[in-house]
Amino acid sequence: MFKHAIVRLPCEALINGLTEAKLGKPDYSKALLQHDDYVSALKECGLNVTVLKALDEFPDSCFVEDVALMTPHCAVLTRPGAPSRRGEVEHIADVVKIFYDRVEHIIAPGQVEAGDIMMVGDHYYIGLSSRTNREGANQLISILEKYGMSGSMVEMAEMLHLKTGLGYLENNVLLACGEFISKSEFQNYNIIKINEKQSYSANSVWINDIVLVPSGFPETAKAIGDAGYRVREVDVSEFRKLDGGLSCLSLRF
Ligand code: CIR
Repeated sequence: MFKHAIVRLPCEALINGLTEAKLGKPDYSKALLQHDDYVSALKECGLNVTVLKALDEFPDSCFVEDVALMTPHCAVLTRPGAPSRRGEVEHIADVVKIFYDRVEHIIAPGQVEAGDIMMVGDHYYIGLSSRTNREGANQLISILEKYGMSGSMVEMAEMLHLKTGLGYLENNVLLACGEFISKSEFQNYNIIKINEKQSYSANSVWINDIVLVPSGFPETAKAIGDAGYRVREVDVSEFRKLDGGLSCLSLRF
């Protein structure tokens, strides 16, 4: 069960965030409204939500998931592969230290963005993407092992982050799309396959037995509902324009 979430308000520079989506620029006012509803959804899941102020110098800073990994035993401040995002880390550090005594760091030449990390109990899958490199993953695995946890690397080729195409819903249930459906390391999970058209919704998020699902993906919402979960839809269309999904917008711990 999670108790807390940390989010950061989108800044006006959001419209200049990194993207390969080709869906146009986000509408800032709409993004603020959607963010507000996202916070409401987190609260509905029973979380205490810390809302950080917007950081105008970092367009992608509302995607807080990438800059820290919060485990039950320690927090890890990452070193994002995107150079324009590295400065976000020091801004999250202060709030992370409020919640954690043990704070670890990924250091150069390691690169990790925590959108590439999927937690399954005490084990952490780490996607090797354009943002997370082997050196960073090795550092992270050493940190996890120091605290009695474990990690393993997942080769990937198609997606921005590991959780762009994977979502763990607890109870051995895994949402997967594209290249992840057939990967050997995931074959022992009960996989809910997400087709290409619905691929954005593979990034749905389990929080205390409620699953946040992006609006506009009825097949995914139905499949998750049929698997026995309560579904809460959240419209994040403006964040999708920046390749951001539901998980990216919060740290949950
Ligand atoms: C980026 O490219 O870094 C942002 N525009 C989107 C980050 C999305 N984060 C995530 O998937 N964890």
